[in-house]
Amino acid sequence: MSLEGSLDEAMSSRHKNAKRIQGIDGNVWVDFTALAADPTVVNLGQGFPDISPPSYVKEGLAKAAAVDKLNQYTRGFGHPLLVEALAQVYGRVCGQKINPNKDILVTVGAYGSLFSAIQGLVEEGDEVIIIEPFFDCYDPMVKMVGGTPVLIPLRYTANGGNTISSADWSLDPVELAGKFNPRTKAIILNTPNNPMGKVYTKEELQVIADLCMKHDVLCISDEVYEWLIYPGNKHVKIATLPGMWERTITIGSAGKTYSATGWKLGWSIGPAHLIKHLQTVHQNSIYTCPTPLQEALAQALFKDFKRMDEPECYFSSLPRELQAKRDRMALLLQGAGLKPIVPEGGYFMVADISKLDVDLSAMTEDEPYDYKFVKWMIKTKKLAAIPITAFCGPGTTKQFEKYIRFCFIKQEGTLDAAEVILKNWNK
Ligand code: IK2
Repeated sequence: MSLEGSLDEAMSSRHKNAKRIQGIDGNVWVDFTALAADPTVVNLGQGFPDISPPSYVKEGLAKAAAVDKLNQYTRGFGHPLLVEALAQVYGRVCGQKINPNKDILVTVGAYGSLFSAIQGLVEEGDEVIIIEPFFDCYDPMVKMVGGTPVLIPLRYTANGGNTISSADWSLDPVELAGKFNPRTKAIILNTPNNPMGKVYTKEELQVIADLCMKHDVLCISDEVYEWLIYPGNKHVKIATLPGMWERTITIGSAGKTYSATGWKLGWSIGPAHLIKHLQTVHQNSIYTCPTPLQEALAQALFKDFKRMDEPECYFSSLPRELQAKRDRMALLLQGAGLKPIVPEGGYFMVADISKLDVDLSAMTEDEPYDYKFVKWMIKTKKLAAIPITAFCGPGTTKQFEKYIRFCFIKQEGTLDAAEVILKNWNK
């Protein structure tokens, strides 16, 4: 081999990816955000609102940015005013004292909290139980630390009917118990769930909690949609069940709380002995989050904390506003022959597309049916959604590939445009 040839070979091995990111290069948001970027497409895909965040939230940011000091670095684990506000809100919600400096970490979105928790707590060779369908990053984050995701699907437990609720999907307690073993380090829970909209009942959470305590397993509880609960349902924090505070990291998101996903601020709350490991990851990767955003978020949280029992509080006014959009979305989908799963919480609606019988034989890519269907829908109907198998492992593709997810936290004008498409679906 020539000198140049051997140099090329040496270079290419140097330029190869690290093993820890092998096989996780695909990403549903990267792919489908690009497809939905065409301005003629009505985008009910990725989960971001096109309604305005509350005006006091936006004004708070402008005010914060006008103060010189607030344009500089702040405390690494969370701006002092923000951790104080979070301690007050969650102290009340959890019914216990929360130490703002030791029990809280402020991160870049809920993503940052998930990353810090998994990096800080999961060891190579550990197993982590993940409930399908799951927010897509759980699986690659576990793989990146050398852990093994152990997947268990929600199962449909009711029999047909025209309106299906997310409550009709649940875990089989015996199947769940079978996933726990001495290698199990943690379970990742997501309530209200993205994409199904399931809000776990206290009884369902107790089954998970009992198994965590029996097997000494941690719980990473992703609760970014915690305030978005529809009538008849109640959000219960698993950390509030007896014996669970000590072993639970609860994750929240400013983007989801205040309809401002671009703010990318999140938080982890839990006992100091666990949070300190997340803080270690954070201080050596991100170090600190943007100060003006944290200041503005703190001011907004204080405002809503003071009026938590009043209907004007954004934590309860937003789900009221969304309930009408949810019900409208369900009727629209039903009218076009899709079968909606009405969510108990969150701002997504999953729909069964099996009855539509769309001929996708021209789409020759080796992809699950839902991927092909959504690509076809974006191209021919100009309507974007997200395929559900993006939230599943390969073992459950067949169970979930006839479902797609719509996001309904949209202005009436956007929903009107979706209505026109859905009403003309069969023309
Ligand atoms: N956890 C869950 C369950 C989420 O849904 C999200 C945000 N998802 O939004 C994209 C989509 O599903 O369309 C996150 C965590 C991340 O939240 P953040 O934006 O605060 O990092």
